[in-house]
Amino acid sequence: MRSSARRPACVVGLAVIVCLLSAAPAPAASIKGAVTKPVQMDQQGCVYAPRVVIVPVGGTVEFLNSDPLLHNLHSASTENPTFNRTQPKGRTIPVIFKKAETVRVDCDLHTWMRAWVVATDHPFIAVTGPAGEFTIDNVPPGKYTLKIWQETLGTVSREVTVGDKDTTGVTVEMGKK
Ligand SMILES: [Cu+2]
Repeated sequence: MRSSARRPACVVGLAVIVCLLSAAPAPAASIKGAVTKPVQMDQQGCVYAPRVVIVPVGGTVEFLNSDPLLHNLHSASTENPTFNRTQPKGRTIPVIFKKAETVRVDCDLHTWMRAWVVATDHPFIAVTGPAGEFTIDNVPPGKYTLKIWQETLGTVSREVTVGDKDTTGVTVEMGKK
């Protein structure tokens, strides 16, 4: 077996959690025009890196393949067109996401390979860092619902009131159902 085809020991980490504030009130900051450069998702050692990316609606995800072997990109989408593309080594495949949706992407050749593209129509969203931390900037004062999603733990919600100064802190624990 090629070393690059070995099943990774850990495919789920803290860093795959996505947090977002639902739009109530409607976001003051539009993300239109915010699309500047493509978001990149690589395939390294038969793992998507990173496992979760956020892309503004209308933006492009460039799927890279740094592995010395063949992968394929197979999406499970409903709002956006489904894609199923063979990807030889070294080839970059750009995909535009025009609708807000969380899209699962699998490689049919390596069944453990899974990634998520979160296409968003508002800017109040983040992927947590290695310690589970996140920051969402420039949120107008108001009451919001904070949604935290993780692919195996599901979604939990918290009501959050954001003041007009300083940082509003919130700590959320997720456990197995
Ligand atoms: Cu693959």
